Amino acid sequence: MAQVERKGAVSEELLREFYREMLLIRRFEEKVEERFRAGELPGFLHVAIGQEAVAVGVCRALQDDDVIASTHRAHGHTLAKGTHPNELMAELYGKVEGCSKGYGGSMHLYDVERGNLGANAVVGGGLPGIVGAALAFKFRDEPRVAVAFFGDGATNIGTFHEALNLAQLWLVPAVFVCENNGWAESTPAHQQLPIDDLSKRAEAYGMKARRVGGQDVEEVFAAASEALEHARGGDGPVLLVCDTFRLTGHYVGDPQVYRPRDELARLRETEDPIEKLSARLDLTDEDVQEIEAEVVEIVEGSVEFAKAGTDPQPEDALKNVYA
Ligand SMILES: Cc1ncc(C[n+]2csc(CCOP(=O)(O)OP(=O)(O)O)c2C)c(N)n1
Ligand SMILES: [Mg+2]
Repeated sequence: MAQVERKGAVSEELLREFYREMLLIRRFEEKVEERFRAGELPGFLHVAIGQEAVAVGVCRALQDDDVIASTHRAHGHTLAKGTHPNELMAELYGKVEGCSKGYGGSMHLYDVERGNLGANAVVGGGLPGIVGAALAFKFRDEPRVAVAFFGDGATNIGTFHEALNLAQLWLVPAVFVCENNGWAESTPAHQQLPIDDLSKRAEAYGMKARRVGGQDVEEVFAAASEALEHARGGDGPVLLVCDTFRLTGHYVGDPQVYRPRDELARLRETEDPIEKLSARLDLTDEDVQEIEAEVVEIVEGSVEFAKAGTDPQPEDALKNVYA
């Protein structure tokens, strides 16, 4: 395939891979939503439909031994960091074959082997651990970077400020990725954030910051690559604010009475990162159908895998308890 060079070093071939991965995350989350509504999945569920370009743009810029910590909206990050859809789906079904051995569910997805230090139900919970991981990389002189994902609402939490403060003081190789979707549950940005430009949060700590359009995977990838290079090179941490859209409710089943009725439909028309990438790539109908069929097969396969999985037994309850 001819490689058309676009902005920066992102080839058309790589962009197609991004497209496939974003579509896989979308179809996976749609399926999860469907199975949850059918009563098959235990627990509570947040999907990140609309935010796929941030997960893929950042995770594709990582090296294999870099690590991440995620949030309550973690499926996309987990898939993009390399967890197999089967293992993720099995986890959501509470099966032993799941990435957290069925103990965690949607908000506690771990895959340490693949550098995923875990999702966090506690808003802002991932950031301190990421500073610790980055400090370890620095002490061991390893060229690795630790990356925390978190939302705009999390920038109001104490751990965000403690983490940025120490990370900059110790000049650790960390990148803080804010998924700025303008909501914290049902509270809009103007009611929960004292400033418009969240990248300015970094100024208080003397930290480098960038703000990018989070619906453009190429832009996210370029900015993340630069931030990772900065951190890996020993120049200290970076705050990367990605402006994005939650094209869904806060949780599955959220009636969204706090949102203007036509807003979602309008945003889905104008702000879908997958549609934007599809338009840029000039994909033919055939291309789209082929990729679609491929990802749907993977997603359907993951449901079959999960349903055939093993239920944990009561005597397993205290296994894997470390403290
Ligand atoms: C410490 C803490 N406070 C409150 C909550 C309840 N809560 C869950 S998600 C959420 C909103 C978080 O907003 P944001 O960080 O912007 O993430 P988003 O849901 O938009 O992805 C809140 C307040 C929590 N889980 N943890
Ligand atoms: Mg938010």
